[in-house]
Amino acid sequence: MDKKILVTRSSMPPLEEYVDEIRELWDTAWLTNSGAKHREFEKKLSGYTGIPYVSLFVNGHQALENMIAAYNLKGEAITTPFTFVSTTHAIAKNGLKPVFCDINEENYTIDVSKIESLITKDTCAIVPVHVYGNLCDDAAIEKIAAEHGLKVIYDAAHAFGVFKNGESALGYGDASMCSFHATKAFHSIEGGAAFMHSAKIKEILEAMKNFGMTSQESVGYISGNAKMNEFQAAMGICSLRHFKDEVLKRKKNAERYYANLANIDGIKLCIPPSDVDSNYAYMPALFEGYFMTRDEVVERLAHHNIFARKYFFPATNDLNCYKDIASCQADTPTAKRISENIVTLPLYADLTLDDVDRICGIITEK
Ligand code: T4K
Repeated sequence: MDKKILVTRSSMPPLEEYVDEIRELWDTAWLTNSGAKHREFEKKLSGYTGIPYVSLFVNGHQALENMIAAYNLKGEAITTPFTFVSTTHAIAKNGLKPVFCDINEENYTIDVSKIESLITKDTCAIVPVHVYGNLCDDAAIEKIAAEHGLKVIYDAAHAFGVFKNGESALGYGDASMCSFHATKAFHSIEGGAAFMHSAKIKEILEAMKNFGMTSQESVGYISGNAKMNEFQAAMGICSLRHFKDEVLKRKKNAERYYANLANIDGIKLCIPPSDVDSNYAYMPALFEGYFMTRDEVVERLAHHNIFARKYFFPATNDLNCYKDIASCQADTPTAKRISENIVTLPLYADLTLDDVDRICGIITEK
């Protein structure tokens, strides 16, 4: 039986390091509700990204949903359907209409040339996605938003550790959400964070993730519970210590994929531009005009015990819960086509170069 390889595998810090990190929780018995680990993790993330305000959440989805709520928006939000369904849900659960904009051919982020034609008197925000950690054209988005008075809230679930010209991509727009889920390049088991420049929004988010409470006897917002606990924060602190090494290991594997597959007709990979330091979160490969379809590639790999994933298929405007809603119907042919032809190949720190060569060999064997 061939070695089983999944699309990703969580990186674990040394067990003793995590045990040391959580040891003091047995003395303090303070397990959640903004404890010492929580505060330390927040501070470290702010230091790492250079972004002044960080608010931790139990997961990335709650960070995004609460971020949108914190701006108290009404009406329509322009977003892309080529993403994990969380993005669309976070908009819809805030009572906003998702208005789907198509994606560009280069890196599958929002096609900025198509945003303005979707703006109406009801548009309140743009919610772009740095899908796979590929960066949106933030300058163009910023310009459009400023001209039309729109908020920009990024789904940066995949973009932790991505820097452009030395600056963290989590600083773009009004606020950015990051996911620290176990499947991410950087994780705190489950977890997520909002990154922002506004002290006021941070204050609102701190209340919103704790039932809307602004003090023990005062509740300012109708909201739920979305707090990160101390065990998650401790894992995040450990993961951050090892993150540089994590990215280097991923980079080595990613570069092996580029060397093996980038020049093959019918296969397109996403290679980071020279001004971007990538986190190598995913290895998307587009199969168009290749001797196998995307589905045949997935099937052939599975036959060899290798489980690539069709992230992100179907496009979210084709999902059952959205496809019959009139306002969600949109002409996004590029998103549809890319979602039907793309696969994310296994990529993680502990994958070996031999594993990558084997995967590529299976894909290219005629
Ligand atoms: N926005 C975007 C653009 C997102 O991609 C996501 C999440 C969010 C928002 C929301 O963020 P979070 O609320 O999740 O923080 C996974 C993740 O659950 C999800 O976080 C992620 N995006 C999405 C793209 O993928 P599944 O259902 O595909 O995961 P699953 O359980 O099939 O795992 C995939 C592979 O990961 C497994 O084959 C093996 C590996 N794995 C998985 C787990 C759970 C591990 O190595 N360790 C683990 O603990 O959703």
